[in-house]
Amino acid sequence: MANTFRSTHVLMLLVMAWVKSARGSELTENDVTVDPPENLRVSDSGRLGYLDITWNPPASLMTMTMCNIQYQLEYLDTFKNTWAVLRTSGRSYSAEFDLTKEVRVRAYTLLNGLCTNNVLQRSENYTALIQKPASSGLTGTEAKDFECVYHNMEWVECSWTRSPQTPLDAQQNLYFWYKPLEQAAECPEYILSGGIRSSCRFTGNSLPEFSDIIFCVNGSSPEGPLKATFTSLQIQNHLKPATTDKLHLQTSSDEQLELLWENPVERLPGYCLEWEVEHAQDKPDGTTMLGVIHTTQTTLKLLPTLSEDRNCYKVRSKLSKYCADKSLWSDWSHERCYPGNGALHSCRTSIKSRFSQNLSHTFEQTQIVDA
Ligand SMILES: *[C@@H]1O[C@H](CO)[C@@H](O)[C@H](O)[C@H]1NC(C)=O
Ligand SMILES: *[C@@H]1O[C@H](CO)[C@@H](O)[C@H](O)[C@H]1NC(C)=O
Ligand SMILES: CC(=O)N[C@H]1CO[C@H](CO)[C@@H](O)[C@@H]1O
Repeated sequence: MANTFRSTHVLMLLVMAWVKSARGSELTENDVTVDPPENLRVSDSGRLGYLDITWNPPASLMTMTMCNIQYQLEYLDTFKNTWAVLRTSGRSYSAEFDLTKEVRVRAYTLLNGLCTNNVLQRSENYTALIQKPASSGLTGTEAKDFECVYHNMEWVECSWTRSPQTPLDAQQNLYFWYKPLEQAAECPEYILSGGIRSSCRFTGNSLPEFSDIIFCVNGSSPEGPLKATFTSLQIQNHLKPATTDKLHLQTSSDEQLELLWENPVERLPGYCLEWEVEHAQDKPDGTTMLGVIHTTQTTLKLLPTLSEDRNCYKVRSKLSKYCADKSLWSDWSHERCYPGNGALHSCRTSIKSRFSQNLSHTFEQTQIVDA
């Protein structure tokens, strides 16, 4: 009897719960209202836009013990221009923001566990924060054309140009930051051009590869501060291999031309580089035909040497997609030509003239014998 009563009671509860959820109630099974987090803040500790976001749990959930509280954080990634979404059970998160743009962050509370019958509940509302950029600086004075080049994996040079409205007596500065530096640091070695700072040189391996590095060019002038610019990049994607200087053109045993060269980037395995070979073919009628050959090898078999045309070759390299997202082309190597002005050319003419000399010599002898 008691058992029958209990099971009927359980069944009624189930039916009530079903009716409640079928009505699309905004409340959880235990009538828990999920409020959004409180006291959402961002703080800047001098890391060029790498900001700390912090928040508190909603006061209404402080006393809930049977619950597992998490947060859904959303922020506008101004570099990609998309909203980044993540979930965490912590109460802080750090992310990179472009300090010249508005900082936009939203936070929801997520509730799970016995208090919600193990159904994940998200707060209907979010807490939002919008922070305007601090000081904007004189309009039209931001550095332009900022770019970094990782020269042959040996040193990095970052350069920029001035906007036309920049006061002549303004002084520009470059700051950089990457994890785990405590604070942004200033350029170790400025390079001047016409008396003004135009680039910064980082020697050796002072900047880490495969790490986001934030660069900021700001500055001051008697008229006021210059507008700052921020760039985030990873240096291995800005590699420019050295110019190939060991390039040889030789005739192989089967009377073919062969072009050989060496990988100029000592620290890189061969498969990391791809090559472009430019072929210029000078015809006897004075015209030139240009062709481009792509290869991943460092040797190339070329046209048979019998051709009357003059063939010239030069190579350049860049990183293959297996080793970096993108890369810069190296400068072109010197040209090697066949027949050329160098060793190959003089070798060919001397063979030719010796051959004709011996021909006439043989011919004269034959005539004498015949006479
Ligand atoms: C959500 O927030 C808006 C504005 O802050 C408020 O008007 C609304 O009542 C909130 N809704 C809930 C369910 O708390
Ligand atoms: C430039 O930025 C650095 C790093 O944030 C800062 O310490 C410095 O005061 C700024 N300089 C100017 C002139 O705004
Ligand atoms: C094969 C041959 O006869 N070679 C001769 C060609 O002529 C030069 C000088 O003109 C000689 O030195 C070679 O021995």
